[in-house]
Amino acid sequence: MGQTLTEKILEAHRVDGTVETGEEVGIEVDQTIAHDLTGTMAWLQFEALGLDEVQVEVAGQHCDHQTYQPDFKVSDDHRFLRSAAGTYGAYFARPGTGILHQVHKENYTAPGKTLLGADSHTPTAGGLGCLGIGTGGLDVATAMGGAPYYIDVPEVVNVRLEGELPEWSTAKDVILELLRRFSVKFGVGKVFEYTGPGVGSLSAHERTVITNMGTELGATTSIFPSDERTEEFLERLGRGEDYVELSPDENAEYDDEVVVDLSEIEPLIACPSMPDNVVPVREVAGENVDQVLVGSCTNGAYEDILPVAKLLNGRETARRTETIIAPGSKQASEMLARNGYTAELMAAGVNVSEATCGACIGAGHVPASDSVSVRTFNRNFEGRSGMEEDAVYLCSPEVAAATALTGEITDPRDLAADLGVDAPGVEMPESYIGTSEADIIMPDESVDTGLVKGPNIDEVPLKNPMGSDLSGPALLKMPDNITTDHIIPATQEVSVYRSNVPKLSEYTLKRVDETFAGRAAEADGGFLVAGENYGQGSSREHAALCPMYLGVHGVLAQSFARIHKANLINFGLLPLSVDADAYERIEQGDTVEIVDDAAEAVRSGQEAFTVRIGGEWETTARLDANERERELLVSGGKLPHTRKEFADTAGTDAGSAD
Ligand code: MIC
Ligand code: SF4
Repeated sequence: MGQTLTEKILEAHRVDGTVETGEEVGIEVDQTIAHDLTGTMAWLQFEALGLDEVQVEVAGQHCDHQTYQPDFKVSDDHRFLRSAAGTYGAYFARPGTGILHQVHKENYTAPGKTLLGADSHTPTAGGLGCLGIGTGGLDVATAMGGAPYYIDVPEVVNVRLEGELPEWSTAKDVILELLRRFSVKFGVGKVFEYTGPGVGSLSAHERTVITNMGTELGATTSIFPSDERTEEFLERLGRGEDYVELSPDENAEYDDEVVVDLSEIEPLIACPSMPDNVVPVREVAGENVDQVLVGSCTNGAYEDILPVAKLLNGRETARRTETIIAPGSKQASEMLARNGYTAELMAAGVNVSEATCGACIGAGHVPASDSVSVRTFNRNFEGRSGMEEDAVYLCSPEVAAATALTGEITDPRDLAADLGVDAPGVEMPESYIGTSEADIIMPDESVDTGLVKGPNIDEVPLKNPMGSDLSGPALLKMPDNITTDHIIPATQEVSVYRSNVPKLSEYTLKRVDETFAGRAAEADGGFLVAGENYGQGSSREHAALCPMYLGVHGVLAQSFARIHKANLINFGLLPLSVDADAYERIEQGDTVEIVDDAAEAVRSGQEAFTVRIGGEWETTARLDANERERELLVSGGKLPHTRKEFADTAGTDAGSAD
């Protein structure tokens, strides 16, 4: 039987386990990335583990989410990150260099490599045939220390592309089409592998737009083959030597197949407030728009902003609509400026921002109350923009440009007819020029002597090993699709405490229930109850770490998002699944009592747990965890477990985490 590309890369990096769907495999990690919201905790954990040097080929530390440095705490975090990267051997991309996925793509992403990122959109790298997986910061810390990364081998879905995209339809519309057909939880436990004759019609950049937003399908990752389009892109980046040809075997067997005829794709838009709430743009055309934002790790590249610049050139944006362009990288900004586009954009009324995530997480450009924002981003979860009752739409740069010109949601094909403009198409620069050399500090250029910690940078909290008796109240009952943005928002006010868990914990689930943090701390133990897909969205480990700090024992949910479940286990919180009937019956405030000896049951591999609710009725909750994960759970999480492992093997190899 032939192999899929995913299987080939997993097999080439396998150090433990087997590459069989559903089985756990341990893989060697070639490259890692982290950013300013996840990196501080990752390096504090690296330090707490007693590690002394990065062991992977390339480790990148970026400062992209909070580049406006609205508070000294953020500037302190950035300074700490620079000192940690220099101390331990990572490259450091200074604030303003750009969003980690863009900057890493420009400089280091290579076909056939494994990339582990403390960010959920790490699969962006899959557009270049690299296996990029998003995970919590602690997994990145141990991988940087040389430990394998363990993952359940996902199902591989063959997404067969046929035909070619028509004018005005873009790569963004391809992924929106998949979200329209499926849902934000369809991809849990799956890799989307793109094949078929349509693949060759997409540039490497367009492929990264699709793999980036595969995350919104819930997928573990997405990947394209590496072919002449990849080679052409790498050569223009000045990295032709990184090219290797990679494809699945012709007789590869997939777990599922989806066919997408590119020629049938039309401009699409995700309506508020879920990325899978997708309709053709024409269905919502005419809605007044107050704000248009172009940028993000999905559509912030030079190739994404170029069509906007072309459409806006010589025209003016609508008076009622604030239009902001935040390039995904400084390289994109520099190229736009050198090629004359920035001046044209400014003349059209655009506010050109520095390269940043910024508005994507409500750090700047927060929409006005009762207003509509149209963005080229990847997420529009309610309140993520920083405005609780927001109305955020997600679309391609072409739709965003047409909307900026008219002030209302506009299908660019209609605008083209009205203004007589041609479709800008996909244009790739002959060569990418940029400032990476000035903006990236290499490990041997370190400017700090040792770690520099400001007063807001606190210790990493540790949890005690799991006890025998686990009981406490159902602290909060939540519906389906609770995102990590509900658990710990990434907005500016909250994110300044990413390296201060005691303070950050005060914000836990505040958006769902203001009183939660206080009640949880007082109860000193208890459970969260949730519906389907609990913890979807980001890789933010703080969404597990803060509940842990508040004493939460575990979560009873109908189902979990992949990264969040791994984070719960990493911090010693039991992820137990319950069926719909039990979920319906459990009421907030009921006592939840694990009838079995919890630690013993987890250690012994027990899957079904008897849980007594309200002292009155019993239900069965299931723990789907392998032996390694169970060890982490009973040890109180990955950090104490790995530390203990080091202590046990003291004197052997204290400098690497395997
Ligand atoms: C996001 O898009 O939600 C973030 C902010 O990039 C997160 C990372 C974080 O919260 O630290 C992600 O996607 O993982
Ligand atoms: Fe940044 Fe938004 Fe991408 Fe997250 S999704 S990395 S916040 S641009």
